[in-house]
Amino acid sequence: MQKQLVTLAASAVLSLSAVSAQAAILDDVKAKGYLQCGVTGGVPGFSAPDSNNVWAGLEVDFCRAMAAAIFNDADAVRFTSLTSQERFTALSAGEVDVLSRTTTWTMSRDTQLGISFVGTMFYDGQGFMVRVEDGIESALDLSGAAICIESGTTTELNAADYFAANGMDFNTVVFVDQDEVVKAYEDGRCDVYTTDSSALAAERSKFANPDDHEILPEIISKEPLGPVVRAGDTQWFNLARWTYFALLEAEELGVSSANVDEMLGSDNPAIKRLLGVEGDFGTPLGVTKDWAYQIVKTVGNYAEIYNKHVGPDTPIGLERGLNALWRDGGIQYSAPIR
Ligand SMILES: N[C@@H](CCC(=O)N[C@@H](CS)C(=O)NCC(=O)O)C(=O)O
Repeated sequence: MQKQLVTLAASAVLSLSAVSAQAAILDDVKAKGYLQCGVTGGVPGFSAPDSNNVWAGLEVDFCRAMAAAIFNDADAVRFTSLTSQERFTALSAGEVDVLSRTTTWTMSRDTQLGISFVGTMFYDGQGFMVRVEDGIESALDLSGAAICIESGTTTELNAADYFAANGMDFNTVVFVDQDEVVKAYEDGRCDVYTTDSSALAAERSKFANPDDHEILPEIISKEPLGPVVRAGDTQWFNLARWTYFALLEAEELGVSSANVDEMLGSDNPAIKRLLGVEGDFGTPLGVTKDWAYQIVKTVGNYAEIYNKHVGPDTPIGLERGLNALWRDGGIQYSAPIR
């Protein structure tokens, strides 16, 4: 009996220390002085080095927003470029603190890999790109066509489902690296390039003659793309999730990087709570009460980030669509800050 109790006590201590070891990501990040953020090898508008070789994009700005919340400094981020296949092991192994990389939230990833999806920064869907000269009008005309695909993605699985469901011959050319996929398509080794439709628009904007390529009308899947953290550290998960919500809430309340200082004097209780003028919603996250002020001041609200990187006035040219706020006909929606 006594022996059993000792064993029980020992295992309780072990599991407690496992919990506290897991629950330390924010402390580790604060101690090292920067956030390590996993991104793509380069998808314009999402995460790609800009003309000054500085990482930029919607997913990059999510990491910058977290850094603003933690350090009052959106530049306290280092980026690790990861292929689709590498990304989850890099996150699990602690090589990155957060993964913000065109990653689709699926059930098996969320429940079987020891990782947790934070939310959906960008609602996307899978599409197909073809050469205009080939005269293809529908994805249903693609039976037997050579299709370029990146491995380790939902892209592979969705395309297999779609071809099987429509009784079409499935003929893929698979690569680990996105640059190889795009090159193979450009060199004519494939007739079709398939991936998330936002990335198709991004890649097309880089081609010498974008008008020689068209994106077919069919969207064959749901691709909710969002940030991911290691499972088991609630504080870190909450910080990531509420960083995402703060971006949305700021847009909804009309608080932007341009007017955030003026908004500190607002009478609206929701704005007061968001900006830390009333109440303290930062301390429970492990940061200061002006955490969301810091995010909006230095990175902007969701609309600012969207429009800067992927919106209608960028070469990528994506309308808000599903990514509009709920009150504007989209499905982006923050839980209330209160
Ligand atoms: N969203 C899909 C596809 C992700 C993916 O790898 N997409 C490509 C195109 S958007 C990409 O990010 N490539 C960049 C790279 O490999 O560096 C998934 O989560 O599996």
